[in-house]
Amino acid sequence: MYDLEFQQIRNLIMTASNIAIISHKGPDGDTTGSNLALKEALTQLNKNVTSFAKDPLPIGLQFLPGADTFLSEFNPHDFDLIIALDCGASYMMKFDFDLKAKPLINIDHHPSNEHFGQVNLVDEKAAAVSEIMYFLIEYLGAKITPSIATCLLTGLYTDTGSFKHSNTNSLTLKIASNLIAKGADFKKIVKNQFHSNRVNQLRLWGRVLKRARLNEKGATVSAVMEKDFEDLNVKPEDLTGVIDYLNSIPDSKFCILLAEDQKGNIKGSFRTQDNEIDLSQIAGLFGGGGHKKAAGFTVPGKLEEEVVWKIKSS
Ligand SMILES: [Mn+2]
Repeated sequence: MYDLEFQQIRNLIMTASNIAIISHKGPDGDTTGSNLALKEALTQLNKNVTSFAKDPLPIGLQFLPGADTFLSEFNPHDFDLIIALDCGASYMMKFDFDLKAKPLINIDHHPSNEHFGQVNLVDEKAAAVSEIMYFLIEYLGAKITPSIATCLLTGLYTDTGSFKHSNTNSLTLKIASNLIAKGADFKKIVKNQFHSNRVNQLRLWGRVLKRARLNEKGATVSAVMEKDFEDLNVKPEDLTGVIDYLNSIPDSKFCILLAEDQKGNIKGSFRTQDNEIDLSQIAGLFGGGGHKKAAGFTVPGKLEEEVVWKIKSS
């Protein structure tokens, strides 16, 4: 598997001493879990490794071993190798630097990946980057410890929507099983993903669900305004998970959740259950990207509610 890329990656890693691993903006379980797992593995190989994420980790990921070691200020000149994980495009790293400054390895599974690295290992069939990472860590000859196993299983678990999404296959479940056998703390992962909601987060979800409409094009649409975040003292990352409910309506072709942020942008997230729809293309129309069944974009602007009045004759 990935023989050529793995060889190139190993060569770059073996000749480097200071290595930076970068997760994407708005970090999720996959970009975070694969980052911390690789960091521990490379530390076993006597490398100096630093994990970077521009944005803070959501509460549900703060239990991960090493979660408190992420740095948010990055200078490429402090390193001789940079590894980007789960970033479909270089802007997803949210660190502005010359991509040619140092050797850059790009490991990802988004079909829209822009191949911005010197070595690009992009496998759109992989359920998560954590799946690729499982094989890479073994290839590098590092040991999958219980903490590495917990990090990788978190990536698999979250990117498959708790093994519910269509990217879940026999390989994914086999790797998950191996990770549990190697000591991954599955109970802790589930507890942190599903039993760590605050009451105001549920109220935010309530607003999203209340505003959901199935439009004439067969899309389920809902929206969140900046004011919602202020009223409830919650953050955009508190929306994580609610979109799965919008995506649960059988007659809906796909769903969209539009959310204003505090910087004057609108973030759109798409999900579908339909095999015929490619959401990465739809998101591409707005300058975004992603997977066939899960994609998103960010555009500057504000949301405006449109009220439609109809005459009902009596
Ligand atoms: Mn991912």
